[in-house]
Amino acid sequence: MMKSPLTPYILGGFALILFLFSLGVVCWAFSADRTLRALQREGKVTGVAGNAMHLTLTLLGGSSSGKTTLLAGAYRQWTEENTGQIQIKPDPQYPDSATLESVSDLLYIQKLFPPGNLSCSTLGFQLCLDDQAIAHFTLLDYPGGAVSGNNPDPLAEVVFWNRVRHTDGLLLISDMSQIRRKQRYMDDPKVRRAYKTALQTVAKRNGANRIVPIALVHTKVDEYKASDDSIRYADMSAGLESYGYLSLEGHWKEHTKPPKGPGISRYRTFFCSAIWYSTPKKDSEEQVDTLAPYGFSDVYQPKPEGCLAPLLWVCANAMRWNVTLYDDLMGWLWGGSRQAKKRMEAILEMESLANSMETKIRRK
Ligand SMILES: Nc1nc2c(ncn2[C@@H]2O[C@H](COP(=O)(O)OP(=O)(O)O)[C@@H](O)[C@H]2O)c(=O)[nH]1
Ligand SMILES: [Mg+2]
Repeated sequence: MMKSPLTPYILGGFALILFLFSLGVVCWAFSADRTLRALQREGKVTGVAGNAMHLTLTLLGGSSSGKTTLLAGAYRQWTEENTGQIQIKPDPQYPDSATLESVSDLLYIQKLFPPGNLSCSTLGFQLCLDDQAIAHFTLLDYPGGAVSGNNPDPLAEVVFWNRVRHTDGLLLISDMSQIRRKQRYMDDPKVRRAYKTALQTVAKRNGANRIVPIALVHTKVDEYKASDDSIRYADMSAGLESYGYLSLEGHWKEHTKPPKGPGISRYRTFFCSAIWYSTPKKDSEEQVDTLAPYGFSDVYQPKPEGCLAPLLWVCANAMRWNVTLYDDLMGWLWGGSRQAKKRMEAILEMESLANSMETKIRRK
């Protein structure tokens, strides 16, 4: 067969085009996640190739919505229940974390609710898979007034909103006891507005490439328990609608739409209770007082149900989506690092734990 003298040039040309194309893909991936890269430079998240990630998680809830008890319930679950290969340990860098153990003992041993928070405290934990630290996360416990601008300590408000700007995952609390009792508090409209402002702030900061998971957590669902221990979901929806919680998902989807947002939104609803075995209060004539919040049962020990699930889900998703395209591409080309594989294992384990906890409470 006659060989054309042009063949080496044609093949060389193809090879050059392929090389330039591959180089283009790598450069594109490197620059595509600009927001995430900027955050990584600030030491906020570290992507797949780095060390354990540092996640800033934010709870959003008004005064007495159940923030502290939700955290104590989660703490009780990760210390007392089987969480498989996942362990959560207090981070010694944050001495305030130890207060969660005292609140948990207060709730589950002494059957007492925690006192209100007067100031902000940052709680930090290590997330481990088989005792190896995979990530660190911090949470802020704060006086609810910081959200609605109704706080005697103005610093709490500054600390809170500064945190929202840096958040990697949001947990929005909806207080099902307030909804059941049809209570309207003075600062309700401000709290509701704060939820929307927080979503807007997070979206603005993230740009089109970063994905921040949002969990809507319906707390105190024990107050919607039927006599057969199931949850009366149907009775919740009208209240959730009228208190404005059901519109939050649509609101978030609007913010994540391209071109301003990434076009992917991670938003999920959870149900939980820090005191699953609670009882309605009775008035002096032994009639159930429907306007009063539920209290501890005289018969059963208090037990948390579903409190850890939203935290695990938010951590897993924040870790899953804080990997840049560049890191992904390099992992695909050279094979993931040992650290990256461990992280993926932890993400899958956390998602599966969150799902099984969530299925358990939804089946009730
Ligand atoms: N029925 C019920 N009530 C709860 C639960 N968690 C909290 N509460 C009630 O809500 C009040 C405020 O809870 P707390 O966690 O201090 O709210 P925070 O101000 O948002 O931190 C408590 O004193 C309890 O009366 C729960 O899981 N079930
Ligand atoms: Mg509190």
